[in-house]
Amino acid sequence: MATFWGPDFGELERTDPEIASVLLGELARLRGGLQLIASENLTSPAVLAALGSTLTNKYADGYPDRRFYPGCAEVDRAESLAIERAMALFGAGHANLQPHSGTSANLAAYAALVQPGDTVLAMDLPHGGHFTHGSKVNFSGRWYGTVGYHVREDTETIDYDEVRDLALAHRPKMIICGATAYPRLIDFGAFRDIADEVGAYLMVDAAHIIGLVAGGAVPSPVPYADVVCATTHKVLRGPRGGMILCRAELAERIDKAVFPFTQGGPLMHVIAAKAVALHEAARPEFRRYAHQVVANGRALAAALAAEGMRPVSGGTDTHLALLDLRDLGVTGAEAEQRCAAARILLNKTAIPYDPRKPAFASGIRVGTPSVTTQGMREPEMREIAGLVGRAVRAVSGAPALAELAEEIGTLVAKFSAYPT
Ligand code: DSN
Repeated sequence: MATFWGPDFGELERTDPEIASVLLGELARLRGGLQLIASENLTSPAVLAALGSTLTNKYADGYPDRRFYPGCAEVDRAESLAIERAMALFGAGHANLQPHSGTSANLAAYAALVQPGDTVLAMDLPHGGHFTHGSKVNFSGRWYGTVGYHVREDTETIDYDEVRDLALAHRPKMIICGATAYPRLIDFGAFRDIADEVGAYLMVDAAHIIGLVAGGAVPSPVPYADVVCATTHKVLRGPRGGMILCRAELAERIDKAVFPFTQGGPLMHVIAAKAVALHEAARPEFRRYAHQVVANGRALAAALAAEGMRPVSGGTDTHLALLDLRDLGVTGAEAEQRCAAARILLNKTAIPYDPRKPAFASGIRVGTPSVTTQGMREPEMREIAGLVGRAVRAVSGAPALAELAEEIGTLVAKFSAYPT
């Protein structure tokens, strides 16, 4: 093995036992529970090695071969590989791997494509959108004139007629599609047609689905969008961070919008880890993984339906499902709390046209990226649905939930996250 000055846990335990105990506690938490938060995953040891490397030391403002600091030859190689791998994997004309997060990527896309005050049409937050899609508490709603579109009340799927009507009425400069809580495929071609009809840019926020796109498990937005923003840490299973893909003609505008407009020095250790994840995502095993994530998503949604939780829109085509708990008389907040006490991590979510305030919400969101990484398949999804059902209904509280936590410990022991 090559000499690598990498993570030395013994050194951390000696110098900072408090933080060392946090790392051990978090590992135990990951190993001991069911991670059903749809936006989380379990990175590979190779990704973690790149993250815990000396590349964190380097200032490298700029881009490969165009830096504001000397000594960047090695980090240039990392970033060039990341760019090349992203372009090849997604068939994109250009890629920028510097955004620190999905929000940073979206901020740069706004900066590249529209001016403050311009109108942007995006999915309303309570219907599955994201804060950066026009929420008044976010830069997007403060600086841009955002208009929200919705899902239909009967089908709970995007109302493309409404999207077109709003586009014709408001003539947005940019249309955003993509969501954080929408279980169905999005018709990117329909959005492209609407954008073309009103002369708008089309930005796809593919943060949730980009890993499924990489694995060929859902259609790619790249051929349709001017700009695709994404995160690298969800189904894609890379380090926490952002990424932008775009048409070649927009490369310079996107790069300038990331640095120097919205960010300073890039996180070179994270970019190297993104390159590792993209390399992993190009392998046949990752294709199998992505397809299993969707198969597990479908199996989990169907089994939760049998537990009395209504899947919003009737099911899922992706890694996530939204469940309406109103028939059980339980709020999303109560379900989240009870499940967490049983070591099942999922999050409350507003369902479309939710009568409850977001702090309580009527639904939960579940996702299969982590449990699929652990090797679980459809039979385990059915078992998990039974456990979630019991946790959600556990009005009696602590004793029942403690018993469930034991059972969950037994299940996850067979599919350990980070096995020793
Ligand atoms: N926080 C992410 C999620 O949970 O979907 C989106 O930003």
